[in-house]
Amino acid sequence: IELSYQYEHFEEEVSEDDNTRDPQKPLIQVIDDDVSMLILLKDSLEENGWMVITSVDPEKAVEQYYQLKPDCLIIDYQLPTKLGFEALKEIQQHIEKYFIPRVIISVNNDKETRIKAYQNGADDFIAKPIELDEFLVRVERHLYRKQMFDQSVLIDELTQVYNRKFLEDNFSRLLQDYKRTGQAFVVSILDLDHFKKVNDTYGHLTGDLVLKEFAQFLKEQVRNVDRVYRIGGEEFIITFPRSNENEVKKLLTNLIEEFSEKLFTYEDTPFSISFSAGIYTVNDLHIPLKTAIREADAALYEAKRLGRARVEC
Ligand code: GH3
Ligand code: MG
Ligand code: MG
Ligand code: MG
Repeated sequence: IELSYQYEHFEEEVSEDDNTRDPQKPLIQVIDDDVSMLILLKDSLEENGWMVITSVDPEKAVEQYYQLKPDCLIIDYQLPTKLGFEALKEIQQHIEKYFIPRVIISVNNDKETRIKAYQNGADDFIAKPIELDEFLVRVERHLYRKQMFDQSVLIDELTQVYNRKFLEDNFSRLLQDYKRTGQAFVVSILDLDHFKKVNDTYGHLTGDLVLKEFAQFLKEQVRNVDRVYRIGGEEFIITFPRSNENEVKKLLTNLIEEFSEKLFTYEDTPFSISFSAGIYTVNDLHIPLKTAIREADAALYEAKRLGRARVEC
């Protein structure tokens, strides 16, 4: 499928929030009152390409944790003011909705201590003296699980495009980009036409397949900086940074035509389906996501009312 892609294709990513941490690198927080141990672990973790923050004081560590949201937590079992798992428990009370792998390191390596650590929320227990090579591999596995988790909560399982949560996260970045560049961005809502009929006629599995293909089609046809999200059953949003209504309207009109010509088959019966879209340009820094969606949705409603397979602003 080749589309005449009218507007400028830019590879450049919308830049991330200004932040002290490098979003490309995992961040590991190590808490231990033994400074030479901290230095040893910091050096070897950093040699592996990861970022490390260290702390000898568990109270300060909790604060640091909130500011920097590390990807893995490594806590010494025996800290001067409290036991490592007590600090863990405290942190845990505040972070239940986040997932962060927690590793206890300890000179005590008896079964009771290990069980206590796991009962208090540790995911792993590593005895001192630490075998560095094994330690690094174990941390790597934890970081991998963390990465998988972070991705999965932002991606829609069926269609593999972003979900509403990512849209919520990304909206502030879009506003920031607008603030920096002075170029507005466009929010569009797309909804398949008479999709219920596909389910009713060909079954939900076929309906699911159409959803997957629709999402894939959209992802392929937009620029790198444009993001596709599934926000409901057969409703998708696309955000277009540094763009305007006319460009997006033209693009979506082409996409509707292209997608409507696509033939699906169900047991040798060919069928096709169109979609409608509503678009809204965000050109005010104080517009909340909810308002942008509501406005785009009103335009979508208008597109449906006017006969479907069309775009309204
Ligand atoms: P319109 O053109 O007005 O949008 O009509 P429509 O039939 O597409 O709209 P309606 O909202 O009535 O129907 C949406 C349907 O989408 C109803 C629901 O069963 C179906 N649906 C929602 N989520 C899924 C899903 O994950 N898989 C499948 N197969 N169907 C879904
Ligand atoms: Mg200690
Ligand atoms: Mg629909
Ligand atoms: Mg719908």
